[in-house]
Amino acid sequence: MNILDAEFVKGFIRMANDGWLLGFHERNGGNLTYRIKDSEVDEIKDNFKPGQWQEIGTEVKDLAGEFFMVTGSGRFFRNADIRPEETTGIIEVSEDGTKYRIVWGLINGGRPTSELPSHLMNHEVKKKLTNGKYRVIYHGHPANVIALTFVLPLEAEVFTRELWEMATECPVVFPDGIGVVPWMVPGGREIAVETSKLMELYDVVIWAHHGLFAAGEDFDLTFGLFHTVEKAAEILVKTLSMTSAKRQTIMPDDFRRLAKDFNVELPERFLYDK
Ligand code: 2HA
Ligand code: ZN
Repeated sequence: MNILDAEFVKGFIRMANDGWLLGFHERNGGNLTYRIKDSEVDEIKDNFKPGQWQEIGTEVKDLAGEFFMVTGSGRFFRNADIRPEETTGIIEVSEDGTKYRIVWGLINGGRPTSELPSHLMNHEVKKKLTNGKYRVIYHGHPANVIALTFVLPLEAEVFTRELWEMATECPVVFPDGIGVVPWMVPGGREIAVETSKLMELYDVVIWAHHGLFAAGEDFDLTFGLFHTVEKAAEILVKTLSMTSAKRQTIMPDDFRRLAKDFNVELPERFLYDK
């Protein structure tokens, strides 16, 4: 099968384009990776042309031999749709989990996303915790989430509670809450370690003054999660722009009732008295 005809490739490119259209990817901002199913690899592997093994910059033993579709370092999401072979690619992880090689795409001297260590370490955590169900890791630069990192304390409890209050669906969409990584230099192993630690607890992690990471089962759920968080952040920014004191809001006991009806568990640490 032609790689561009594979359903997962179409889904990947559609998600990249949707993110561009919603303003999450100025210039080369953001990155997306997908852990490809064995059956999907089988359908397209005749087209693979493996390049040289390269260092990942961290170790991901539990991803040995896996294939990932990735966006390219320095490449622009707005081109994913029109130049997919240049903007995206497929990589294979080596048997010792320390190297990768490009097997398709990223033409004209491309490399995988600069955030490859964070993406792969997050994939490793989620693969283990979900018995392989989670396959997507997504990073972008949503303006309202980033704006809030300049005014709210950089604590999971505060970000989770404040965003939950902004839309009734929020606690149902991210019942485990949101993690927060303080400002760090992006692109390396250190920020990857901190992010992947938080991915053991959360599906969404904020990078202060930088952006947002989301993890999920498929493109719809991961994009939907990212979009829901940014929408809640937008409502909070609008609210805070009008007043610092809400006249009314969703209260802790309201969340407890919601949890019962919607069959979700909401940790009490987010339902503190203010
Ligand atoms: O430029 O978003 O974090 C890609 C990024 C780096
Ligand atoms: Zn970024």
